Amino acid sequence: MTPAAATVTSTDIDQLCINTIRTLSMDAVQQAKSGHPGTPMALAPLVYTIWNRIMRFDPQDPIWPNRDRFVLSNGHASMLLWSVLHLTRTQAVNAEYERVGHPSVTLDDIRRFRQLGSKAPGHPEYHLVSGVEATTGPLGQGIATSVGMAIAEKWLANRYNRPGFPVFDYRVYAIAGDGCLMEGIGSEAASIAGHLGLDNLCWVYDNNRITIEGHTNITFSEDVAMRFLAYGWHVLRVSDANDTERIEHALNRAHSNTGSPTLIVLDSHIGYGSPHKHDTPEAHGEPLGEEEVRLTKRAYGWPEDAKFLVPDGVYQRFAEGIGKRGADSNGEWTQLFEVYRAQYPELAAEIDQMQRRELPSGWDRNLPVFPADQKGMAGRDASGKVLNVLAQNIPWFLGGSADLGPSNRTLLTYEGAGDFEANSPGGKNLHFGIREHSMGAILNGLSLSKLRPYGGTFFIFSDYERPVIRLSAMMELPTLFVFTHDAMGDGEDGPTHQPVEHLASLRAIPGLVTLRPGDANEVVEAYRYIMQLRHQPAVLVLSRQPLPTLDRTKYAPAAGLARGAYVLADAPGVSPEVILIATGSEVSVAVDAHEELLAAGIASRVVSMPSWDIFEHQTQEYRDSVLPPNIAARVAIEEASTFGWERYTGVKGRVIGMTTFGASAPLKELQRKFGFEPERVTAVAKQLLGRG
Ligand SMILES: Cc1ncc(C[n+]2csc(CCOP(=O)(O)OP(=O)(O)O)c2C)c(N)n1
Ligand SMILES: [Mg+2]
Repeated sequence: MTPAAATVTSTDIDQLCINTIRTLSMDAVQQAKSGHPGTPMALAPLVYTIWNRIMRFDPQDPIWPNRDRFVLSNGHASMLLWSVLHLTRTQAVNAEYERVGHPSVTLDDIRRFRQLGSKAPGHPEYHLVSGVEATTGPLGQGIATSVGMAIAEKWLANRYNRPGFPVFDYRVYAIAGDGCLMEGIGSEAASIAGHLGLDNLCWVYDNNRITIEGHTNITFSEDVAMRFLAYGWHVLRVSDANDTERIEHALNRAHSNTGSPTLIVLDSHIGYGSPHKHDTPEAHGEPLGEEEVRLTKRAYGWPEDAKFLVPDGVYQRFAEGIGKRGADSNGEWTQLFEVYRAQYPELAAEIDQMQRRELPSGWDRNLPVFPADQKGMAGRDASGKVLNVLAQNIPWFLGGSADLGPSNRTLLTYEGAGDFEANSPGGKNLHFGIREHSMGAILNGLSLSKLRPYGGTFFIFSDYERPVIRLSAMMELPTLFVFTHDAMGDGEDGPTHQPVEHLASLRAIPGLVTLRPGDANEVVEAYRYIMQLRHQPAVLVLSRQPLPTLDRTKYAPAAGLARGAYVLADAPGVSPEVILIATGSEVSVAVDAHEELLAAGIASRVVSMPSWDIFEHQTQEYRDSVLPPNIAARVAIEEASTFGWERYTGVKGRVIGMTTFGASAPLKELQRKFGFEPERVTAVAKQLLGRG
């Protein structure tokens, strides 16, 4: 099939592989009539060099723990990834981390690029395609996530490596386009990566000077190299994206550099080889067109009419390159790990458990039980105590805050917890600085590396993290987002600091578990629930101010939280006339109202509903037992947007919530102004029953 296949030199065969990536990409986009051909055409030599000459990645075992990571942050160029995953014959694994015996991406998937059910979707999707290390597409996310992977490697190496046993020494490669480096999250991530001196991290910047609207001279005139030098990065430049020798040289220099991450600025030409689309924005996001595809293939010396052609020798070249190198290094590692296991059985067991997202035995020992207390405890304080217990029980549970640790109570204060810094990579307190967006992406990167991370900030700033929360749900990662100051608890700070629509917005994210516990014991149960999640992220929404710790001998046990909503209190001996449904700080308001209603001879029920998401996954029978369909008199109470509560109150019920922003005033006054007081709840309940 190939032009003179019998006599090809190694340079020829390399070029053949590169052109295979290019033409597969062009053909796939053309066939799909949508996609991004130009960047794969330009970056095929780079991706070929990283994969076939540099990376230690075993296509037979794409989840080998010590593999090098490759993140395509310019996710629109996904055909690069589908091409190499196919050409390396990377194998598929399932969500239980088992090999399933077929390739991750077939040629047929590529023929069906962007079609329903194809393993070559529009953008890289971690949960869908084995060999994809992170879901990318929202620009900047991939590079920020790669920082989390690099932090993870440093932490893992520090904890598990022993003299003669470099169990973790992998490297992280990410490719970024102009968009990734224009996005704020890219800057945040670069800043912290430079600060932490992550020398296991290498980004390659595709400096093609083209984005959708045209040449970057209309938007992007800064000196990127200087910017990264200022961040403390090691910066290299390769001025010809077709020069695989120089690319390889630069990657090797990145490898040998110590004390700082490396940025390789790679000058490239989008749509390389296309006579009419080369260096144009049109090459970015539309098919080249049948005729242009033909002309481009001619320019590559490719058979013009061949489609989805993988010439003889190409699979073999990948097998001899990454295939052999990956299998050898995985094999050596596996041998090394067996000796390590004999010598350090406990550490090896931890690594095994971590890889399967299991928890060590005894992970929940010493979790606190809080005694009834009317003055009570703030959600954040209970959380701080639980975090400190869990982090001691689970070695690979770690986290931090975006500079609000003392306020979020996310600091691990026990002896030896330590701070993660360049010179102390074993610390379990991560300091993200005031960089919420990249904090979230870093948490996802840590999760992708099988650590169990949490990150804190004020709930209002979940807005700054929403894109990464969404991606963690899409990737099915057990990342934990801890948010404190959940409502109007920091009253005087005013409406800029008072979340309103945030709960509704997070509850709308598919697969995300959102939890707003009502007292200290519900906080404990929330953690117990969250820690057992293996493929779902969780958002924990906690109060700043003390909440009464309910008397669980009088009211139902907090363990009911595990069902999302539970009957906390009922009128003794009679079926309820009215149901009060509340979350978080409003649970105790509902309980007080309930006591008033009982005293007035009204049979009320209190339902604590810390999580809509969990409740929705219970049986209909259970849900009906908590919210009996025949009881229409229902009042929901939540210091947040009323949006969505109708699903539980029904058309005849009432919602005491927020329909405006808050205000700057002491909390008590705000509660009065906006009606979050037992008297108001009682009045609304009576009105509903016509006894007002
Ligand atoms: C956060 C975000 N904003 C906008 C987009 C839409 N978008 C996709 S690609 C692109 C242009 C990217 O330009 P560049 O990164 O230079 O990629 P190139 O065209 O050079 O491959 C844009 C705006 C996106 N994917 N993510
Ligand atoms: Mg560009």
